[in-house]
Amino acid sequence: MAMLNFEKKYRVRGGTLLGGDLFDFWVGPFYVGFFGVTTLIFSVLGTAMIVYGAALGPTWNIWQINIAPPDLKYGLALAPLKEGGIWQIVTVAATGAFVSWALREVEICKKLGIGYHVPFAFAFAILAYVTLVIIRPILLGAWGHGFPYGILSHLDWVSNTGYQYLHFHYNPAHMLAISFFFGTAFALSLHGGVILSAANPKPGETVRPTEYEDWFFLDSIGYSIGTLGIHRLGLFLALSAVFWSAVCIVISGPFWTRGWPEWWNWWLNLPIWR
Ligand code: 07D
Ligand code: 07D
Repeated sequence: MAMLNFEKKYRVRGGTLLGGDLFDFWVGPFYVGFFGVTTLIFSVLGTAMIVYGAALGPTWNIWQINIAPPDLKYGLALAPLKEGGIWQIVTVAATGAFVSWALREVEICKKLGIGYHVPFAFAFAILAYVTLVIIRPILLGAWGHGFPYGILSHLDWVSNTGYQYLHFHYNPAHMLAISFFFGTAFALSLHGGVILSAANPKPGETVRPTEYEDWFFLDSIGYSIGTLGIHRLGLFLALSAVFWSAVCIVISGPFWTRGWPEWWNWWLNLPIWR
């Protein structure tokens, strides 16, 4: 509650992208806004369609529920509801909900007068999802190339799609994405660790000021990226991971149809070996 009183100071009207004053209010701690309403509508629609798809059978087992995309024979057309049409509606609803959520974040940033870094970052996640279920299927000519909505079934899709290209680890963009994901975890663990080490001492000991965090890295590796810099690096690493993920899947099929190990033949074919 104390937190809520404090938050009142930041509850400023205006800064909306659409709808003017219409939904410019809060419900409890949540800002509503035009895009809060559209997020809700899309989420309810998508969830209802998933529940409807699950009700059609054959299981209510949460791990096994599967909302499959249409058969490849439907190409880029609308499919009958029970033959992939549900997947198509869920895809529209999910994309609508994710984009609405990002725009709601933009409105909140505008109200607070802060940068758009958070919605910008979320936009990369949306880009990866849209690449998987809209861009790549369109480039390949069928919605059937999208991934199915199900906890286990989407894993089957990843595995099957990977093996279609023989050995997905040889996809160079997948390599970059993985390295950036690992790099993100590495940077976050160092950052989380160093902050806690200085700012969260044992009872009775004093909190050390920020310079100590810098000095730890100066002493240990001769360089500290600095307090602002580490957050720039973190955002860069994480966004690069997702960006290269989107690249690695969009090139698989539309731009490279053979096994990924074969792609590396360009190395063997360099004229310097001849
Ligand atoms: C920790 C932030 C919180 C988010 C969470 C996810 C739902 C879905 C839906 C019951 C890090 C909430 C989940 C709302 C429930 C129903 C119908 C983020 C955190 C906790 N996957 N995936 C999972 C999604 C894809 C892959 C888990 C979503 C691609 C692999 C969860 C999408 C590919 C593995 C999940 C998506 C892929 C998983 C944990 C969308 C490549 C696992 C996710 C919209 C990206 C892991 C059983 C997590 C697992 C896992 C959700 C897309 C691969 C169910 C919403 C097609 C290899 N995925 N995924 O913690 O245990 O993310 O699966 O694109 O091993 Mg997935
Ligand atoms: C798509 C999620 C978007 C989420 C959104 C938000 C909600 C709300 C609500 C919690 C992108 C959803 C929010 C629903 C939740 C509440 C309240 C994120 C998305 C919009 N791979 N691989 C990747 C590794 C192998 C293959 C990416 C590693 C095998 C294929 C990443 C290994 C084969 C695809 C990655 C490994 C294979 C990928 C995933 C190791 C299988 C993809 C991360 C160590 C035999 C996918 C864009 C990502 C991709 C992808 C990592 C192995 C196949 C780099 C570490 C060899 C087919 N793999 N992989 O993209 O690039 O996140 O998707 O072996 O399609 Mg891979």
